Amino acid sequence: MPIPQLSLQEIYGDISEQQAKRYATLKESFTQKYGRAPDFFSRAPGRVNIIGEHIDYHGYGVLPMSINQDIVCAVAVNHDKPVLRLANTQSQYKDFICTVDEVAIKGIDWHEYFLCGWKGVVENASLSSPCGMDVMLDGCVPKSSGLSSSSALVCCAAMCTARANQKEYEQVVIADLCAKCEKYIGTMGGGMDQSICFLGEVGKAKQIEFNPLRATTCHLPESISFVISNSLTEINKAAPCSQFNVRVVEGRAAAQILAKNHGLEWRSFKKLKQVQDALGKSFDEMMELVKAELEPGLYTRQQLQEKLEVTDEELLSVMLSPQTQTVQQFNVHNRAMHVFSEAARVHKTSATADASDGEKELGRLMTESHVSCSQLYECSSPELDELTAICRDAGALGSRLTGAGWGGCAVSVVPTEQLASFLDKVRENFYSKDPERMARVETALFATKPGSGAAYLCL
Ligand code: NG1
Repeated sequence: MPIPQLSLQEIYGDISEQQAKRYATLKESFTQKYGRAPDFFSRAPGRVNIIGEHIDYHGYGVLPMSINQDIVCAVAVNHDKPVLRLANTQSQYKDFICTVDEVAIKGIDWHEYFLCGWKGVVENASLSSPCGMDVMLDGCVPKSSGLSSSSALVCCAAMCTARANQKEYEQVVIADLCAKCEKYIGTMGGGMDQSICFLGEVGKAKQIEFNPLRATTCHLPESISFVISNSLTEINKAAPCSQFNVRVVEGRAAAQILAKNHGLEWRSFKKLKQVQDALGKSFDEMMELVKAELEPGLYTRQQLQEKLEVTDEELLSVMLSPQTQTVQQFNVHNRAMHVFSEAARVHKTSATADASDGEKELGRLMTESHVSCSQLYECSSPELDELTAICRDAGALGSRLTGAGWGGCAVSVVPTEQLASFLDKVRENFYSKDPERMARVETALFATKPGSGAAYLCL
Protein backbone atom coordinates (compact mmCIF):
# COMPACT_ATOMS: atom_id res chain seq x y z
CA MET A 1 0.00 0.00 0.00
CA PRO A 2 1.29 3.51 -0.78
CA ILE A 3 1.42 6.17 1.95
CA PRO A 4 -2.16 7.49 2.16
CA GLN A 5 -3.37 11.05 1.86
CA LEU A 6 -5.79 11.65 4.75
CA SER A 7 -7.93 14.42 6.19
CA LEU A 8 -7.45 15.66 9.74
CA GLN A 9 -10.67 13.92 10.69
CA GLU A 10 -9.48 10.60 9.30
CA ILE A 11 -6.30 10.98 11.33
CA TYR A 12 -7.52 12.32 14.66
CA GLY A 13 -11.25 11.55 14.66
CA ASP A 14 -12.99 14.58 16.08
CA ILE A 15 -10.69 17.54 15.57
CA SER A 16 -10.21 19.48 18.78
CA GLU A 17 -9.99 23.26 18.76
CA GLN A 18 -6.39 22.87 19.88
CA GLN A 19 -5.53 20.64 16.90
CA ALA A 20 -7.22 22.97 14.38
CA LYS A 21 -5.30 25.91 15.88
CA ARG A 22 -2.06 23.96 15.70
CA TYR A 23 -2.36 23.44 11.94
CA ALA A 24 -3.45 27.03 11.33
CA THR A 25 -0.45 28.30 13.32
CA LEU A 26 1.93 26.01 11.44
CA LYS A 27 0.66 27.28 8.09
CA GLU A 28 0.94 30.87 9.25
CA SER A 29 4.47 30.45 10.68
CA PHE A 30 5.54 28.81 7.43
CA THR A 31 4.19 31.66 5.33
CA GLN A 32 5.77 34.26 7.59
CA LYS A 33 9.13 32.54 7.52
CA TYR A 34 9.41 31.68 3.83
CA GLY A 35 7.14 34.27 2.22
CA ARG A 36 4.92 31.70 0.46
CA ALA A 37 2.40 29.01 1.37
CA PRO A 38 3.44 25.36 1.87
CA ASP A 39 2.91 22.97 -1.07
CA PHE A 40 2.05 20.00 1.15
CA PHE A 41 2.08 18.56 4.68
CA SER A 42 3.51 15.25 5.95
CA ARG A 43 2.61 13.72 9.29
CA ALA A 44 4.36 10.88 11.17
CA PRO A 45 3.22 9.58 14.60
CA GLY A 46 5.11 8.42 17.68
CA ARG A 47 4.28 5.04 19.16
CA VAL A 48 3.91 3.17 22.39
CA ASN A 49 5.20 -0.37 22.56
CA ILE A 50 2.78 -2.59 24.48
CA ILE A 51 5.19 -5.51 24.77
CA GLY A 52 8.38 -6.80 23.11
CA GLU A 53 11.22 -4.59 24.29
CA HIS A 54 14.75 -4.68 22.90
CA ILE A 55 14.04 -7.65 20.70
CA ASP A 56 13.39 -6.07 17.28
CA TYR A 57 17.11 -5.76 16.61
CA HIS A 58 17.43 -9.46 17.38
CA GLY A 59 14.90 -10.26 14.68
CA TYR A 60 11.87 -10.84 16.92
CA GLY A 61 8.32 -9.55 16.57
CA VAL A 62 6.95 -6.71 18.71
CA LEU A 63 3.52 -5.35 19.61
CA PRO A 64 3.28 -1.56 19.39
CA MET A 65 0.57 0.93 18.44
CA SER A 66 0.94 4.37 16.90
CA ILE A 67 -0.29 7.30 19.00
CA ASN A 68 -1.83 10.68 18.25
CA GLN A 69 1.30 12.59 19.32
CA ASP A 70 3.14 13.27 16.09
CA ILE A 71 5.50 15.28 13.95
CA VAL A 72 4.06 17.40 11.17
CA CYS A 73 6.08 19.13 8.45
CA ALA A 74 4.84 21.88 6.17
CA VAL A 75 6.90 21.84 2.98
CA ALA A 76 7.46 23.94 -0.13
CA VAL A 77 9.67 22.68 -2.94
CA ASN A 78 12.62 24.75 -4.21
CA HIS A 79 12.77 23.78 -7.88
CA ASP A 80 15.29 26.42 -8.85
CA LYS A 81 17.71 26.36 -5.90
CA PRO A 82 19.05 23.14 -4.38
CA VAL A 83 18.88 24.42 -0.82
CA LEU A 84 17.39 22.80 2.29
CA ARG A 85 16.02 25.26 4.83
CA LEU A 86 14.71 23.69 8.02
CA ALA A 87 12.87 25.50 10.81
CA ASN A 88 11.02 24.34 13.90
CA THR A 89 8.04 25.93 15.63
CA GLN A 90 9.81 25.38 18.98
CA SER A 91 12.43 28.07 19.35
CA GLN A 92 14.91 25.87 21.24
CA TYR A 93 15.47 24.01 17.96
CA LYS A 94 17.57 26.31 15.79
CA ASP A 95 17.11 26.91 12.04
CA PHE A 96 19.34 24.97 9.70
CA ILE A 97 20.33 25.66 6.10
CA CYS A 98 22.60 23.86 3.62
CA THR A 99 22.79 23.07 -0.07
CA VAL A 100 21.83 19.52 -1.08
CA ASP A 101 25.44 18.62 -1.87
CA GLU A 102 26.65 19.78 1.57
CA VAL A 103 24.46 17.46 3.64
CA ALA A 104 26.49 15.92 6.49
CA ILE A 105 25.34 14.09 9.62
CA LYS A 106 27.90 14.78 12.30
CA GLY A 107 25.97 14.94 15.54
CA ILE A 108 22.53 14.44 17.07
CA ASP A 109 20.90 17.86 16.61
CA TRP A 110 17.24 17.80 15.58
CA HIS A 111 18.04 18.73 11.97
CA GLU A 112 20.41 15.75 11.71
CA TYR A 113 17.50 13.36 12.25
CA PHE A 114 15.77 15.15 9.38
CA LEU A 115 18.88 14.73 7.25
CA CYS A 116 18.88 10.97 7.97
CA GLY A 117 15.44 10.64 6.34
CA TRP A 118 16.45 12.95 3.49
CA LYS A 119 19.65 10.98 2.80
CA GLY A 120 17.82 7.65 3.01
CA VAL A 121 15.42 8.61 0.20
CA VAL A 122 18.03 10.38 -1.91
CA GLU A 123 20.25 7.28 -1.83
CA ASN A 124 17.46 4.74 -2.19
CA ALA A 125 15.92 6.56 -5.16
CA SER A 126 19.37 7.36 -6.61
CA LEU A 127 18.44 11.04 -6.93
CA SER A 128 21.41 12.68 -8.64
CA SER A 129 20.06 16.22 -8.26
CA PRO A 130 17.46 16.25 -5.47
CA CYS A 131 15.37 19.39 -5.25
CA GLY A 132 15.67 21.84 -2.38
CA MET A 133 12.94 22.23 0.25
CA ASP A 134 11.71 24.81 2.73
CA VAL A 135 10.40 23.00 5.79
CA MET A 136 8.68 24.05 9.00
CA LEU A 137 8.31 21.29 11.58
CA ASP A 138 5.92 21.07 14.49
CA GLY A 139 6.26 18.13 16.89
CA CYS A 140 4.45 17.02 20.04
CA VAL A 141 6.08 13.62 20.72
CA PRO A 142 8.06 14.09 23.95
CA LYS A 143 11.73 13.75 23.06
CA SER A 144 14.03 10.98 24.36
CA SER A 145 11.14 9.43 26.27
CA GLY A 146 10.60 6.05 24.63
CA LEU A 147 7.74 7.22 22.39
CA SER A 148 9.83 7.25 19.25
CA SER A 149 10.17 10.96 18.56
CA SER A 150 13.42 10.33 16.68
CA SER A 151 11.90 7.84 14.23
CA ALA A 152 8.80 10.01 13.74
CA LEU A 153 11.15 12.79 12.65
CA VAL A 154 13.22 10.54 10.37
CA CYS A 155 10.07 9.06 8.79
CA CYS A 156 8.46 12.47 8.32
CA ALA A 157 11.62 13.77 6.64
CA ALA A 158 11.74 10.77 4.31
CA MET A 159 8.09 11.38 3.33
CA CYS A 160 8.79 15.08 2.65
CA THR A 161 11.80 14.21 0.50
CA ALA A 162 9.92 11.52 -1.43
CA ARG A 163 6.97 13.75 -2.28
CA ALA A 164 9.12 16.81 -3.08
CA ASN A 165 11.04 14.65 -5.56
CA GLN A 166 7.89 12.96 -6.92
CA LYS A 167 8.75 9.50 -5.61
CA GLU A 168 6.02 7.17 -4.35
CA TYR A 169 6.81 4.48 -1.81
CA GLU A 170 4.94 1.48 -0.55
CA GLN A 171 4.57 1.73 3.26
CA VAL A 172 6.68 -1.37 3.98
CA VAL A 173 9.43 -0.19 1.62
CA ILE A 174 9.78 3.27 3.14
CA ALA A 175 9.52 1.78 6.67
CA ASP A 176 12.43 -0.51 5.91
CA LEU A 177 14.39 2.29 4.30
CA CYS A 178 13.83 4.55 7.35
CA ALA A 179 14.97 1.81 9.76
CA LYS A 180 18.23 1.65 7.82
CA CYS A 181 18.80 5.39 7.40
CA GLU A 182 18.13 6.23 11.07
CA LYS A 183 21.39 4.39 11.76
CA TYR A 184 23.27 7.37 10.22
CA ILE A 185 22.67 9.09 13.56
CA GLY A 186 24.60 6.39 15.45
CA THR A 187 21.94 4.11 16.95
CA MET A 188 21.99 0.43 16.13
CA GLY A 189 18.21 -0.01 16.65
CA GLY A 190 15.79 -2.43 15.03
CA GLY A 191 12.85 -1.56 12.80
CA MET A 192 9.95 -1.40 15.25
CA ASP A 193 9.52 2.37 15.37
CA GLN A 194 9.67 3.08 11.66
CA SER A 195 7.40 0.10 10.91
CA ILE A 196 4.58 1.06 13.25
CA CYS A 197 4.96 4.68 12.15
CA PHE A 198 3.95 3.68 8.61
CA LEU A 199 1.79 0.61 9.34
CA GLY A 200 -0.18 1.91 12.34
CA GLU A 201 -3.97 2.14 12.00
CA VAL A 202 -6.67 3.90 14.02
CA GLY A 203 -8.02 1.59 16.72
CA LYS A 204 -5.54 -1.23 16.06
CA ALA A 205 -2.46 -2.46 17.89
CA LYS A 206 -0.12 -4.28 15.53
CA GLN A 207 2.04 -7.31 15.83
CA ILE A 208 5.04 -6.49 13.67
CA GLU A 209 7.31 -9.22 12.35
CA PHE A 210 10.54 -8.64 10.48
CA ASN A 211 12.33 -10.14 7.54
CA PRO A 212 10.12 -9.74 5.62
CA LEU A 213 8.42 -6.83 7.35
CA ARG A 214 4.71 -7.46 7.98
CA ALA A 215 2.02 -6.28 10.39
CA THR A 216 -1.08 -8.07 11.61
CA THR A 217 -3.80 -6.63 13.81
CA CYS A 218 -3.72 -7.81 17.42
CA HIS A 219 -7.23 -7.88 18.87
CA LEU A 220 -7.01 -6.54 22.39
CA PRO A 221 -9.74 -6.82 25.04
CA GLU A 222 -12.49 -4.18 24.70
CA SER A 223 -12.62 -3.42 28.41
CA ILE A 224 -9.14 -1.93 28.80
CA SER A 225 -7.35 1.38 28.31
CA PHE A 226 -3.66 2.07 27.90
CA VAL A 227 -2.12 4.88 29.93
CA ILE A 228 1.23 6.48 29.23
CA SER A 229 3.08 8.05 32.14
CA ASN A 230 6.37 9.83 31.70
CA SER A 231 9.02 9.45 34.41
CA LEU A 232 10.37 12.80 33.16
CA THR A 233 13.95 11.61 32.88
CA GLU A 234 15.49 11.50 29.40
CA ILE A 235 18.03 9.25 27.69
CA ASN A 236 20.33 9.66 24.74
CA LYS A 237 20.57 6.34 23.00
CA ALA A 238 22.55 7.70 20.04
CA ALA A 239 25.68 8.55 22.06
CA PRO A 240 28.74 6.39 21.21
CA CYS A 241 28.96 3.47 23.63
CA SER A 242 25.45 4.27 24.89
CA GLN A 243 23.96 1.44 26.93
CA PHE A 244 21.62 0.89 23.98
CA ASN A 245 24.44 0.15 21.57
CA VAL A 246 26.22 -2.00 24.21
CA ARG A 247 23.06 -4.13 24.55
CA VAL A 248 23.04 -4.73 20.79
CA VAL A 249 26.56 -6.19 20.87
CA GLU A 250 25.96 -8.15 24.09
CA GLY A 251 23.10 -9.95 22.31
CA ARG A 252 25.27 -10.47 19.27
CA ALA A 253 28.01 -11.95 21.47
CA ALA A 254 25.47 -14.37 22.97
CA ALA A 255 24.30 -15.34 19.47
CA GLN A 256 27.86 -15.96 18.28
CA ILE A 257 28.88 -18.06 21.31
CA LEU A 258 25.74 -20.21 21.03
CA ALA A 259 26.26 -20.59 17.27
CA LYS A 260 29.90 -21.62 17.73
CA ASN A 261 29.00 -24.13 20.46
CA HIS A 262 26.68 -25.82 17.98
CA GLY A 263 29.14 -25.99 15.11
CA LEU A 264 27.46 -23.25 13.07
CA GLU A 265 29.29 -20.68 10.89
CA TRP A 266 29.20 -18.36 13.91
CA ARG A 267 30.76 -15.30 12.27
CA SER A 268 27.66 -14.82 10.11
CA PHE A 269 25.30 -14.77 13.14
CA LYS A 270 24.36 -11.24 14.22
CA LYS A 271 20.94 -11.79 15.82
CA LEU A 272 19.63 -14.24 18.41
CA LYS A 273 16.69 -15.22 16.18
CA GLN A 274 19.11 -16.46 13.53
CA VAL A 275 20.53 -18.95 16.04
CA GLN A 276 17.09 -20.10 17.18
CA ASP A 277 16.01 -20.60 13.55
CA ALA A 278 19.21 -22.50 12.72
CA LEU A 279 18.79 -24.80 15.73
CA GLY A 280 15.02 -25.22 15.28
CA LYS A 281 14.37 -24.94 19.02
CA SER A 282 11.51 -23.46 21.07
CA PHE A 283 11.91 -20.41 23.31
CA ASP A 284 12.03 -22.63 26.41
CA GLU A 285 14.71 -24.79 24.83
CA MET A 286 16.74 -21.68 23.92
CA MET A 287 16.53 -20.52 27.55
CA GLU A 288 17.79 -23.93 28.67
CA LEU A 289 20.73 -23.57 26.28
CA VAL A 290 21.51 -20.13 27.67
CA LYS A 291 21.54 -21.52 31.22
CA ALA A 292 23.75 -24.44 30.21
CA GLU A 293 26.15 -22.69 27.85
CA LEU A 294 26.57 -19.03 28.87
CA GLU A 295 28.24 -17.99 32.11
CA PRO A 296 26.17 -15.71 34.32
CA GLY A 297 28.01 -12.48 35.10
CA LEU A 298 30.38 -10.51 32.92
CA TYR A 299 32.65 -11.79 30.14
CA THR A 300 35.77 -9.69 29.62
CA ARG A 301 36.98 -9.04 26.10
CA GLN A 302 39.79 -11.55 26.74
CA GLN A 303 37.28 -14.23 27.74
CA LEU A 304 35.22 -13.60 24.59
CA GLN A 305 38.34 -13.98 22.47
CA GLU A 306 39.10 -17.30 24.18
CA LYS A 307 35.55 -18.55 23.80
CA LEU A 308 35.44 -17.71 20.10
CA GLU A 309 39.14 -18.48 19.46
CA VAL A 310 39.83 -15.14 17.79
CA THR A 311 42.18 -12.19 18.22
CA ASP A 312 41.02 -8.82 19.50
CA GLU A 313 41.20 -7.47 15.92
CA GLU A 314 38.83 -10.16 14.71
CA LEU A 315 36.47 -9.52 17.61
CA LEU A 316 36.38 -5.89 16.53
CA SER A 317 35.44 -6.77 13.00
CA VAL A 318 32.93 -9.59 13.54
CA MET A 319 31.19 -8.49 16.73
CA LEU A 320 31.80 -4.90 17.73
CA SER A 321 30.33 -2.00 15.80
CA PRO A 322 32.17 1.30 15.21
CA GLN A 323 30.15 2.72 18.15
CA THR A 324 31.22 0.02 20.62
CA GLN A 325 34.91 -0.58 19.88
CA THR A 326 35.97 0.30 23.42
CA VAL A 327 33.47 -1.81 25.39
CA GLN A 328 35.37 -4.13 27.75
CA GLN A 329 32.71 -6.18 29.55
CA PHE A 330 29.69 -8.08 28.27
CA ASN A 331 26.76 -9.60 30.14
CA VAL A 332 25.67 -12.13 27.55
CA HIS A 333 23.72 -14.55 29.77
CA ASN A 334 21.19 -12.09 31.17
CA ARG A 335 20.71 -10.24 27.90
CA ALA A 336 19.97 -13.46 26.01
CA MET A 337 17.59 -14.65 28.76
CA HIS A 338 15.67 -11.39 28.44
CA VAL A 339 15.48 -11.59 24.65
CA PHE A 340 14.18 -15.18 24.48
CA SER A 341 11.72 -14.71 27.36
CA GLU A 342 10.46 -11.39 25.97
CA ALA A 343 9.99 -12.81 22.47
CA ALA A 344 7.97 -15.65 24.05
CA ARG A 345 5.84 -13.07 25.92
CA VAL A 346 4.95 -11.33 22.63
CA HIS A 347 3.71 -14.65 21.25
CA LYS A 348 1.72 -15.37 24.43
CA THR A 349 0.20 -11.89 24.33
CA SER A 350 -1.06 -12.18 20.78
CA ALA A 351 -2.31 -15.72 21.44
CA THR A 352 -4.27 -14.83 24.59
CA ALA A 353 -5.19 -11.14 24.31
CA ASP A 354 -8.74 -11.65 23.05
CA ALA A 355 -9.48 -14.72 25.21
CA SER A 356 -11.83 -14.37 28.19
CA ASP A 357 -9.72 -12.97 31.02
CA GLY A 358 -7.23 -11.87 28.32
CA GLU A 359 -6.80 -8.52 30.04
CA LYS A 360 -5.44 -10.13 33.21
CA GLU A 361 -2.97 -12.23 31.23
CA LEU A 362 -1.90 -9.16 29.25
CA GLY A 363 -1.30 -7.27 32.49
CA ARG A 364 0.66 -10.16 33.96
CA LEU A 365 2.87 -10.44 30.86
CA MET A 366 3.48 -6.69 30.79
CA THR A 367 4.60 -6.68 34.42
CA GLU A 368 6.80 -9.72 33.81
CA SER A 369 8.31 -7.84 30.87
CA HIS A 370 9.14 -4.89 33.12
CA VAL A 371 10.85 -7.12 35.67
CA SER A 372 12.90 -8.73 32.90
CA CYS A 373 13.83 -5.32 31.44
CA SER A 374 14.81 -4.09 34.88
CA GLN A 375 16.68 -7.13 36.20
CA LEU A 376 18.04 -8.96 33.15
CA TYR A 377 18.35 -6.23 30.53
CA GLU A 378 19.09 -3.46 33.08
CA CYS A 379 17.33 -0.83 30.97
CA SER A 380 15.04 0.57 33.66
CA SER A 381 15.79 3.42 36.07
CA PRO A 382 14.86 4.12 39.71
CA GLU A 383 12.17 6.54 38.51
CA LEU A 384 10.67 3.98 36.10
CA ASP A 385 10.70 1.25 38.76
CA GLU A 386 8.97 3.64 41.17
CA LEU A 387 6.45 4.80 38.57
CA THR A 388 5.47 1.30 37.39
CA ALA A 389 5.06 0.17 41.02
CA ILE A 390 2.82 3.19 41.69
CA CYS A 391 0.79 2.38 38.55
CA ARG A 392 0.25 -1.21 39.69
CA ASP A 393 -0.80 -0.03 43.16
CA ALA A 394 -3.17 2.43 41.52
CA GLY A 395 -5.10 -0.39 39.83
CA ALA A 396 -3.18 -1.19 36.64
CA LEU A 397 -3.44 -4.85 35.61
CA GLY A 398 0.15 -4.51 34.42
CA SER A 399 2.72 -1.76 33.97
CA ARG A 400 6.09 -1.61 32.25
CA LEU A 401 8.64 0.74 30.80
CA THR A 402 8.12 1.30 27.09
CA GLY A 403 10.69 2.00 24.39
CA ALA A 404 14.40 1.93 25.03
CA GLY A 405 14.12 2.69 28.77
CA TRP A 406 16.81 4.09 31.11
CA GLY A 407 14.27 6.88 31.59
CA GLY A 408 11.26 8.03 29.59
CA CYS A 409 7.79 6.54 29.71
CA ALA A 410 5.86 3.63 31.20
CA VAL A 411 2.74 2.07 29.70
CA SER A 412 0.01 0.60 31.91
CA VAL A 413 -3.05 -1.45 31.09
CA VAL A 414 -6.05 -0.35 33.14
CA PRO A 415 -9.71 -1.49 33.23
CA THR A 416 -11.49 1.41 31.50
CA GLU A 417 -14.08 1.65 34.29
CA GLN A 418 -11.23 2.43 36.74
CA LEU A 419 -9.42 4.89 34.47
CA ALA A 420 -10.38 8.08 36.32
CA SER A 421 -9.40 6.79 39.76
CA PHE A 422 -6.18 5.32 38.32
CA LEU A 423 -5.15 8.68 36.85
CA ASP A 424 -5.95 10.46 40.15
CA LYS A 425 -3.84 8.04 42.16
CA VAL A 426 -0.83 8.21 39.83
CA ARG A 427 -1.05 12.00 39.74
CA GLU A 428 -1.15 12.04 43.54
CA ASN A 429 1.55 9.46 44.22
CA PHE A 430 4.12 10.12 41.49
CA TYR A 431 3.63 13.68 40.24
CA SER A 432 2.17 15.83 43.01
CA LYS A 433 5.00 15.11 45.45
CA ASP A 434 7.49 16.93 43.23
CA PRO A 435 6.67 20.46 41.95
CA GLU A 436 8.76 19.96 38.79
CA ARG A 437 6.91 16.76 37.95
CA MET A 438 3.56 18.34 38.83
CA ALA A 439 4.22 21.29 36.51
CA ARG A 440 4.40 18.84 33.58
CA VAL A 441 1.68 16.39 34.57
CA GLU A 442 -0.81 17.44 31.88
CA THR A 443 1.43 16.24 29.05
CA ALA A 444 3.13 13.50 31.10
CA LEU A 445 0.14 11.39 32.13
CA PHE A 446 -2.59 10.48 29.65
CA ALA A 447 -4.72 7.65 28.32
CA THR A 448 -4.03 6.72 24.72
CA LYS A 449 -5.62 4.74 21.89
CA PRO A 450 -4.11 3.29 18.72
CA GLY A 451 -3.88 6.21 16.28
CA SER A 452 -3.35 6.61 12.55
CA GLY A 453 -0.10 5.73 10.79
CA ALA A 454 1.92 8.21 8.71
CA ALA A 455 0.10 10.13 5.99
CA TYR A 456 0.21 13.12 3.72
CA LEU A 457 -2.49 15.56 4.71
CA CYS A 458 -5.33 17.11 2.79
CA LEU A 459 -6.05 20.34 4.60
P1 NG1 B 1 13.00 4.30 21.36
O1 NG1 B 1 11.98 4.09 22.35
O2 NG1 B 1 12.52 5.20 20.24
O3 NG1 B 1 14.27 4.77 21.95
C1 NG1 B 1 14.44 2.11 20.61
C2 NG1 B 1 14.67 1.59 19.19
C3 NG1 B 1 13.67 0.48 18.84
C4 NG1 B 1 13.65 -0.60 19.91
C5 NG1 B 1 13.45 0.05 21.30
C6 NG1 B 1 13.54 -0.95 22.43
C7 NG1 B 1 15.49 3.10 17.45
C8 NG1 B 1 15.14 4.14 16.47
N1 NG1 B 1 14.50 2.66 18.22
O4 NG1 B 1 13.24 2.83 20.65
O5 NG1 B 1 13.99 -0.06 17.58
O6 NG1 B 1 14.82 -1.36 19.86
O7 NG1 B 1 14.42 1.06 21.55
O8 NG1 B 1 12.58 -1.94 22.29
O9 NG1 B 1 16.64 2.70 17.57
